[in-house]
Amino acid sequence: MARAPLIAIEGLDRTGKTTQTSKLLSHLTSSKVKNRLIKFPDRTTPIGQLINKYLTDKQFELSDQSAHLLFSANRWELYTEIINSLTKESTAVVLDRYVYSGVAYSAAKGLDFQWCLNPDVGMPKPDVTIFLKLKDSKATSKREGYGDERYEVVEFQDKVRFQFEKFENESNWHDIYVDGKGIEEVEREIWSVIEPYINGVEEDLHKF
Ligand code: 2DT
Repeated sequence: MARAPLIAIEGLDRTGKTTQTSKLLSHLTSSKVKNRLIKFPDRTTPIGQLINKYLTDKQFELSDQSAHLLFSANRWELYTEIINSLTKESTAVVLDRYVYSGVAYSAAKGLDFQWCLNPDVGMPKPDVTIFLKLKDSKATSKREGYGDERYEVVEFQDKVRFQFEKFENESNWHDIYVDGKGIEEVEREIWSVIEPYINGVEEDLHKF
């Protein structure tokens, strides 16, 4: 028996993740694959509201460790929903950011990499992960609205990218460069990676 796939879209800030995620959902729908989007942080939950305040209000201070644990707790708030979608509801779940962002952003602040991964141990591993990547991180800072939120600083983004790169040997991890490409070109590349998974994957869920 097969179950629906868990798909993660990861990347640095402003690499087009949200645009590409919605394109991917349309492709899944046109291919008659039931699907849903979960965006992390999910700012609508009780913990998500606190995270939203932390990200948007630079006066609102939390220790790096506390902020990290909140981001992880926010994923655990949705654990049961994710599992039920994949199994009982045969619904593909597309994640706009996930555990990899959790670890990369906190490790970039200087927290221990393994310590950062620990609170997510037990969360389901994506069957396939797309990492939207830039050769030139300065390109992202030219995008409209850049700098509004806490982490949107070029030097910090370089550190985050370095941490993300530690995951590149994960199974089913795919780097896609976005520099100099149009939305449609990136969309086609993403779909060619995802399409083989859409009719179901082996039932066992892998866990972090
Ligand atoms: P968005 O711009 O995608 O809303 O993300 N972040 C995200 C973390 O530091 N830890 C996490 O676990 C997650 C999921 C990345 C808002 C910011 O939150 C960061 C950017």
